[in-house]
Amino acid sequence: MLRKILRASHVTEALRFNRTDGTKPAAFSLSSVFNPQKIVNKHPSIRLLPGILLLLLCSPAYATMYHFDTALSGAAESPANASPAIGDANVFYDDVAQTMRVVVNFSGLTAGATASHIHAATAAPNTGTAGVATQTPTFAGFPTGATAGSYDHIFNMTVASSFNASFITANGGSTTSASAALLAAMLAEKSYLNIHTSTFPGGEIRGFLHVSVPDTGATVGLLGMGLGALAGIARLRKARA
Ligand SMILES: [Cu+2]
Repeated sequence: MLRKILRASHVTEALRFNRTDGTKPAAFSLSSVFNPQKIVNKHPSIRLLPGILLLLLCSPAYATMYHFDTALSGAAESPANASPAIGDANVFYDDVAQTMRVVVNFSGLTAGATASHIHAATAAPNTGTAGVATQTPTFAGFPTGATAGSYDHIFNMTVASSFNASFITANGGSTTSASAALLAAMLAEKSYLNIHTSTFPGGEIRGFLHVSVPDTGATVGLLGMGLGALAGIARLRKARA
């Protein structure tokens, strides 16, 4: 079920992501579901309903803020390790403002953190390793030296320093193309955030970024409201027929 929800979300997100020409995607037509004009004529009180429904059904496709999250662990590292450390990360990516907010909480590291970044893109989703995509040698202001801590920083993705220089070179040569490639990797579950320590130079804890489930739930909830209203209209039409 969870996987299905995630997939559904990816379709929505992908629709937006593929719109590279600056135009809005074609509006979803409700006429194939019911005839709004007939209902408007019969029921002035629900004149606004088709418009509201359209808004509810279409608004997720216009979202500009992508929310990803993950749990960090040694078990998720490659190769897996026995670190007792845990953590979580949330990434908020705005592809219009071109900002990426990174929020990380961690504790229990076996040595002070030496670096943290996002790596992308792996060859396959949720497995393997990839080079560093974001700022090197570590996220600006990350609490290096600490075995536990919190981090919250907003990156401007239009500046080269927000990326690993080699990631820009390998992905079109500009921050615009690099930003698009990073977001695509996140949506494809081919990016991971990790924290390195001296004990585990290759990474002590990590987690692959996924589209956040709570956000997906909100989208599904909106769709559910729209479908519920459609069912109500169908009942109304039947009763009046
Ligand atoms: Cu790393």
